[in-house]
Amino acid sequence: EVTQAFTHGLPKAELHLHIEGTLEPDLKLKLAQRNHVDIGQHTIEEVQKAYQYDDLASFLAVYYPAMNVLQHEQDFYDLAFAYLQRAAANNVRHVEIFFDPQAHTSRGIPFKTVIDGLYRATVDARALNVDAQLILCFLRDFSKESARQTLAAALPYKDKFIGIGLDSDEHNNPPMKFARQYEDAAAAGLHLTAHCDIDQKDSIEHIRQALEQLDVERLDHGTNIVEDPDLVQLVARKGIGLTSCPLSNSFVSPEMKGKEVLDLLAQHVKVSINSDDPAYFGGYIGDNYYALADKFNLTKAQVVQLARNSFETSWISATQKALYL
Ligand code: ES4
Ligand code: ZN
Repeated sequence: EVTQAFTHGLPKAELHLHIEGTLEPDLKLKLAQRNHVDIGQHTIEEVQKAYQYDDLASFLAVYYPAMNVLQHEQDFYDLAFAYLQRAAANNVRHVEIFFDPQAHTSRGIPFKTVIDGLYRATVDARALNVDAQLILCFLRDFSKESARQTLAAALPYKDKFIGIGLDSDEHNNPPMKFARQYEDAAAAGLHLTAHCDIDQKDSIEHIRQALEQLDVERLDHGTNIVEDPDLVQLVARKGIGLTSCPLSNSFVSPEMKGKEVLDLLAQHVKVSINSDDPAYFGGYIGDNYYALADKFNLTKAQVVQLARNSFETSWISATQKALYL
């Protein structure tokens, strides 16, 4: 009885969305042409044929090179505004958007170009009735020194983003590697989250580090926590949000972590549903809610609770939150 119309129409917050992962094949081709960047593909079909991955490494190998088409402030604006229109169509009222500055500064694009374009799109999104904020993610497979330089370049713009996160290849890149940056970001008044991807080799240890050493307010994915009842109790008690992404998970785990999400819901953990990299994983946020609801026969009440959790664990003010809950 949970329909697509219901999952798409439900007011929701999106808390786990990589803006670079919203680059659709048509915009990718348009920007390649506009900026004279050869991506080796010339039709939407050719671009889609290159989308072959079955693990994180093979995905990231398709994902990062494609970003070459993003060169100018207007390109970052166009990318973000196209996503925000999709978000509005999915009745996303509030979104906290990840961006990866090092994926751009490492190829010579100034930090300012990236954040100015993205930020301008978030301002224009107010006309779509979408409240949009930015979260700076460090690439965890880059050095600590690179993270330090990135935060230093970003702090002069700290009125344009609300928090920091950690993404890219988790293997051998534990949260602790970035303890100093998290401490400095917290001191600057920024919110804190970090990816703890599903089924990583050191999953529980990474979750423990993120919670106890980095003092994060959310865990991105993080659903492996069900293996450790003490940690589940801790996140339930502290109201830590877990941002699950069913369609993204489906590439590496056919059950999309649905059992874990239901288990966490039953234990009153504030788990939410999100789209991660929707242009690459087959759907925007309404599709992610629907995929999970359909496969695991969720009730409307469970779907509504997931949407409530998204607002509750968002980084909007208490007064603004009260309007949604
Ligand atoms: C990502 Cl699926 C995934 N995992 C880690 N880092 C990422 N950045 C964008 N998508
Ligand atoms: Zn992610």
